[in-house]
Amino acid sequence: MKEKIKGILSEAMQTLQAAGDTQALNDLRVRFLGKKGSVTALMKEIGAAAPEERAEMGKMINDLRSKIEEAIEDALRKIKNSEKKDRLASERADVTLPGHKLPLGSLHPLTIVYHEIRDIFLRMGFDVHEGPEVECDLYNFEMLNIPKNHPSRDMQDTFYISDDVVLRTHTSPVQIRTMLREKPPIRMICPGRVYRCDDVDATHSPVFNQIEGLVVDKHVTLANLKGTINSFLKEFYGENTKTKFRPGYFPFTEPSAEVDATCSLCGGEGCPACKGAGMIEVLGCGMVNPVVLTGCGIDPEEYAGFAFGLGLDRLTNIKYGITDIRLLYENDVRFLNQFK
Ligand code: 2NL
Repeated sequence: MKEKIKGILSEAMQTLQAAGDTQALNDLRVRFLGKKGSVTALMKEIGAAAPEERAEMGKMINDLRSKIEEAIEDALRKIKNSEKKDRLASERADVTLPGHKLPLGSLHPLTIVYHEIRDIFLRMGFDVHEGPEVECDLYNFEMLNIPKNHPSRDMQDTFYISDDVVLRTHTSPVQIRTMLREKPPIRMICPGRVYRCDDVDATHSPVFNQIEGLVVDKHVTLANLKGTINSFLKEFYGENTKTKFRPGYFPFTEPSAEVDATCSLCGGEGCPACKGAGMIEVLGCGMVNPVVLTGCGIDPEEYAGFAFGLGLDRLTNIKYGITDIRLLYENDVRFLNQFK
């Protein structure tokens, strides 16, 4: 019996050495300690032994059982420890790796150029005023000296909400509202969306953006208008920018002028953007028509004013070499991402 026990113990220890994972250890437990295992079989032999030997045999077999059990537990602990080590090693995070970048938005090109223009006029002491996009005919046309039969009042050109309410066709009504509300001196710009009944193509959009400016004070002259416009264009396009004031016509200014500036794309050499001219039309302006001042309760004998208007879309397209206005309104991120 002693020999048998020794044999089983050494067999169990050898098998244990070879067992590399929990599955092999469970098999081993069944093989030696299970219902049909070799240690259990030994127990059954006790019944056949002489009564005085039974106690001793039982003790030896129990001893054997606990030795094997302990060895198995010990091996299990070792395997679990090394599995845990492997898992921790494989799950180890390298905190020095760079993080994932978050997708960032960017300013719309119209906003970028508006900010640039706005900041130039803020530095010159202008205020910024905004007003409604749905406007009275009175403020959009009548008080700007645009007569009832004027072509811009045509249903073909203007979006009518009702007989006397329109979508503003320029931001001038904001200036009318300011003159009605405030006494001179006035130095203001008014940016915003304006509307014209146009079909969409590369150069037309029924909604676009305008910035207008107005100065009203005592002793304001055409020289002040030219000086202000020249300063602005030199700041916006660069110190070497040349300008040309050509006679123009607007019902709300007298005299009126259209202003050309050195083409910023070719620096005056001539290119497709300026059609070879080296100069490009950038804004319209003039001395506020005394009729308009009077209508707003400002005495033209005491005060004078100048005003100007520019198309933000046009200036933005020239600045970035964009050849289709639709790109500014379609919000295609492949286009917008280029302005980061
Ligand atoms: C252009 C020309 C212009 C004005 C806008 C204005 C406003 C008032 C009184 C007098 Cl309240 N004038 N605005 C004056 C001259 C030209 O815009 O070509 N814009 C795109």
